[in-house]
Parts: sequence; structure tokens; C-alpha cells
Amino acid sequence: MAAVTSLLDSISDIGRDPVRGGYSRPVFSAAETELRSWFTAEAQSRGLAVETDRNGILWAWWGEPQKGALVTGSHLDSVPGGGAFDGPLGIAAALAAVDVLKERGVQRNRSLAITVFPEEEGSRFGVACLGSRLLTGAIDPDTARNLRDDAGTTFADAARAAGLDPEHLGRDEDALARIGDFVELHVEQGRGLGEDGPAVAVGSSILGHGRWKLTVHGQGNHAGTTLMEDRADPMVAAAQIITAVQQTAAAQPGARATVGRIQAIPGGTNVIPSRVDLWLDARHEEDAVTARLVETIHGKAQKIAAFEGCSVTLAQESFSPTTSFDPALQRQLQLALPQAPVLVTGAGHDAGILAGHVPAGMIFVRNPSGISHSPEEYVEDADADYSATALADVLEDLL
Ligand code: HGY
Ligand code: MN
Ligand code: MN
Ligand code: MN
Repeated sequence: MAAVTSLLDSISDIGRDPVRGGYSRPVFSAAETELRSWFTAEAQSRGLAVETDRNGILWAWWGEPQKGALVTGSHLDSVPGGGAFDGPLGIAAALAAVDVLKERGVQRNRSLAITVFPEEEGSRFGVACLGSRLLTGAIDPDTARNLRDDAGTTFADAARAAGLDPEHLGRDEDALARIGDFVELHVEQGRGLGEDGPAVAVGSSILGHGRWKLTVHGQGNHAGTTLMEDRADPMVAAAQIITAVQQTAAAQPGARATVGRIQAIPGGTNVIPSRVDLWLDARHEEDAVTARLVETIHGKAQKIAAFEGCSVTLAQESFSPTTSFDPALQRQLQLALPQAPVLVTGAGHDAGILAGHVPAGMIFVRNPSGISHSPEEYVEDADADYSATALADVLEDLL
């Protein structure tokens, strides 16, 4: 078993989710904390010096921390019931790529750092890429501090428990200046490389994507004593709204809209809910189309709610505009990986947030299942191990 597959194998029991299947590794949870310790130990065993910055981003340095370094990284947190590769593949490939570069005796002209970003999935506090948004100032620190998880814990409290000073969260000029070029290697999360495509692709851009919360207010009541004609049931409205989401997106070429999370309040089997919260994830290559899509969905939701004697509010939780990667860096990645096609990705990444501030690029590794954010996410061992060589080829060119 070669480097990347054995690194991934060594964490394969951390954060397993017996109910959902796959892995649930929320930021700053016991599982993700264990993964951060794993990363720190693996990096230190390679002679890399590891530090944590004010936003909880881990930096493992080969060479002195310096401005304009070459940086590669990804994340270790996961979606609920996520796959084994989304995030950890980029981290394992970076560690193994350092082994390859050292074996090749590569002489560095600048330092190399491997970074681990917290809360890339936004699964616990609701905002994706929270670590890189804090680093770049793309989110107001106060807004970040007051984000709450389902248990009501604020990000400030979770960050403090993880050893950070929540008052210190926010744009970090020094850390940002240290990123001369940023490359993220990541499992391909769609069918871009298909069943028998090449092992790797180079990223060109990321679809714009956002998260909205729809709250449907109705009349909570008793399931047994309330006649059907006397109801204002927000769950009945929510069901029709979700169908309207699907129909609206299906009618818009290239659009993707998902309601993957819904919550009935209070949530009793024998209780007509007083409120139903549902979260919308909407994406498209053109930001104006995404905006129009959400507007159309909101209008349909208001009509449906009114018909059911309910009301509905819409709140935006986060939005990331369509992002293109640095063309010069993309060309260098393509030179180092001549057989790699160029892919647009529908998945968000920290590289997408960083691309607005520093030269950033991505490499994708073939996932024959074409499925992600699911235990079925898959990378063949040979491709996983080759990904370290591909990343080393790219990094050697840039070092
Ligand atoms: O949601 C996304 O696209 C990313 O996986 N966080
Ligand atoms: Mn990811
Ligand atoms: Mn993901
Ligand atoms: Mn991502």
C-alpha cells in the first residue's frame, strides 16, 4: 500500500458515522480534532514545523515561514455522512508529495507550507469555507463569532474551546502575505473524469453558490383534534415549496438547487408544526442567474404559503460568486500535467475563496463513482497514490 492510501487508511476509523454511514467530522469536534492531531504528527514526522494561526488554520512549514511561499492544502472537516476523500485526499497527497520531493532531492527556492482549513463544509456553523473567509476578511468576524451550531454553541465558544482567541478572529494580512501561490488537490465530485478518464484534471473555475434559509410559519396544533379544513400546516407548504425548488432549477439550464436539510418545529409526531425551516443550496455559473433563480423560488414559496394559510421568510446565509482560477497558475499546472483536462467544478473550495486574493489553482482526482458528499465517494488506490506524484510534479515546477 503506497503513501496516500496508507495515510488515508490510518484515519479510516476516525469520525465514522454508524447511523448515516460514511464520516461525520464537524469542525472542532472530537473527530476533526483527532484528525488535526494526526496531521500535525505526520507533518512533524517529515520535519515540517506546524503552527495554528488566529483563525484555526494549521500551517505545516518545509522551510522558514516566509512571504510569498508556495502553499498547498485542503480541509479535514466533512459533511454529515460524507466520504473518505473530500478534504483528506488533498491533505494526504500533500504530505506524500513532500516525501516525493525530498526523495527527488528537489532544491527549494522558497518555502512550502501545507494548510488545513477549518469548517470548509460549513456543516456545523452553516457558512462554507469559514476559515478561508476569516483569513481573507470575506466574513465579518462578529458575524462569524455569533454563528451557532444546532446545539446553540457559538463559533466563538467552539473556537475558544479549540484554543483560539475568538476576539482575534479575522483578516490576517501576515498569513495572507505568506501565500505566494495556492494549489488545492481535491477529489473530483462529479462525473468530470468519468469511469475511465485520466487520473487528474486541472480546475478552471468554481460555480457561484449560496445558501438561503426559508422559514415557513403556520399554526402549531394537535394532530388528533384539528380537522383538516382547520389547518395552516407549514409542512404541507414546505413539501410544495421543495417541489417548486426542483421544478424551477430543472427549467434553468446549468442550475443546481437542493433542499438537503429540513427541520419541523417543535418536531413531534402528533404535533402539527408551528414552523418549518428548510435550507436552500443554489448554484449556477452566472451569479445573476442564481439570483433570479432564488427570487423565482421565493415568489413561488410566498404563493404556496399563502394558499396554505402560512407565511414564509427567506434569509441569505452565504454567497460565493463564480470564481475563476489564476490563468498563469492554471497554465503552469497544465504544463506539469499535460494529459490533464480542464474542469469547471460545481463544488466550492477554500481555493475558490483564496482565488480572490492570491493566485490559486486546483487539481482534481478521478472519482469513478461520480458521487460525493456520500459514503459512495470513491478514488481507486492507484489514482490516490498517483495524486501525490501529480501534486509533486506541480509543486516542483513552482518551488
Ligand atoms: O458545498 C460545497 O460545494 C463544498 O463541498 N463545501
Ligand atoms: Mn471538499
Ligand atoms: Mn465537500
Ligand atoms: Mn470544497
